[in-house]
Amino acid sequence: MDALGRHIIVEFYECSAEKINDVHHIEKSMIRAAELAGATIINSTFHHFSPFGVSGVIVIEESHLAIHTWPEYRFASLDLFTCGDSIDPWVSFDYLEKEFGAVHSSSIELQRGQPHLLEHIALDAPAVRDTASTPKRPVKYNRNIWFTERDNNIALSLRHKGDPLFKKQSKYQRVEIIDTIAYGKALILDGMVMTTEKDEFVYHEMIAHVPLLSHHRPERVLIIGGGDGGGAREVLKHETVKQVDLVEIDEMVIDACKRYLPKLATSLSHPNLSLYVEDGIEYMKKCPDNTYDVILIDSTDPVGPAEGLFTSEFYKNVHRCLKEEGIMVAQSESPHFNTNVFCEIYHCYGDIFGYENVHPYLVYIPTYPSGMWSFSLCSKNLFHPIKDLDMDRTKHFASQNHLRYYNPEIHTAAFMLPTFVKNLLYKKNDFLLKQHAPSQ
Ligand code: SPD
Repeated sequence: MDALGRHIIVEFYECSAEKINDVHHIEKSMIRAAELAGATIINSTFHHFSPFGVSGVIVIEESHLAIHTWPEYRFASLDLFTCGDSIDPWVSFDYLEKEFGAVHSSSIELQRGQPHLLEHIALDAPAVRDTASTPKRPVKYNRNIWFTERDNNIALSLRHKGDPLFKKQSKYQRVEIIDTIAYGKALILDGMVMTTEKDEFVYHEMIAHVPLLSHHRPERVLIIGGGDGGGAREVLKHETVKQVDLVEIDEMVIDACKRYLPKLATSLSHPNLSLYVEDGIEYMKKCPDNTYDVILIDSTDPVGPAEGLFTSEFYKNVHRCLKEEGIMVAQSESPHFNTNVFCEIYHCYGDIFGYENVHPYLVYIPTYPSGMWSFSLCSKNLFHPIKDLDMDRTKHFASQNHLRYYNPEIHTAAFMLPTFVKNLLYKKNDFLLKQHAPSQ
């Protein structure tokens, strides 16, 4: 034996960017590479960093295989470290080079623990007292695979079962459904969490019931986005609602949700709902004046296909298409995480609806960055979502429908903004700052 271990340090160049950004493919390949080398796998831990990059390690009884990838450079760097004469790390190297589509590579092999530099001491191995009770090797190694949504400074990670249930690139975005350990199945678009089985009720109850119970008799409702069907499910709980039009740009989102998130998406087949697979911006342009009682903007974040849903041109059309007593609610991002968008969109609403008609409110969603998320309610008339609320109707509705987040108290409380949020919004408008002063 020349050394206790063999350690190959590997650089793979000009890899397939797609393959080395695919946490599932990387984990599978690393597992297979370890098996082919003759290693015994103990554990695997992998993280995908949105939008690019994967880090991971396979712990083997004979040391480890580790990787970090930079898809934006088509580059992956690996450590293949094995101990024992029967394990050959070069077998792993050959296999992984092919699996990641590397065009060329460089590598060096280090001898770890060279015998002439070591002194062997006699250690008593603990006696095996009872062979029958010696734990058996687990049949399946432990997988520890993480999805991470991040920007340059903040990351949110969810552990999941590893194999994506759905993963495809649509014409507009990357559509994924993963099975998370803590929050159930999650819809991920372009690396951002849209909804999860376990906390979706917060978002969907609050986007729907706050405006619908604020309106005295909502009959015709439009939803822009919301292709998962969660918002529509809540809207359809209102007996006064005769017609819901839902406009989703991406058919793949609808199909994936129908298959994997049926508790949300069955609403899309409701007889009172008309589903339009088209661009919400175009839909609003051609929508006649005074059509809807309530319009919900259930968009993704303002990157990619949803960018146009954060413009004043779009909201002018929304305003025009609302009936005289109409109400709009839009998801308006996080005051902590997307502070600029949150502030800018507030002023966009203020210019169109009049500042006195814009009422931001907050909800708490554990799987969204920072956990604090906002909606903005805008009314066409001087209608107030708290002062004009019918508490008895609201209470009755919430209990009859067994709602889990929404109740009359939370309806009111959601509009109470922390001081830092008020300062973000109202500092440019003195009269609003006074009206919403912290002491009042
Ligand atoms: N960062 C998440 C913003 C998601 C807003 N829309 C979610 C769609 C749920 N119906």
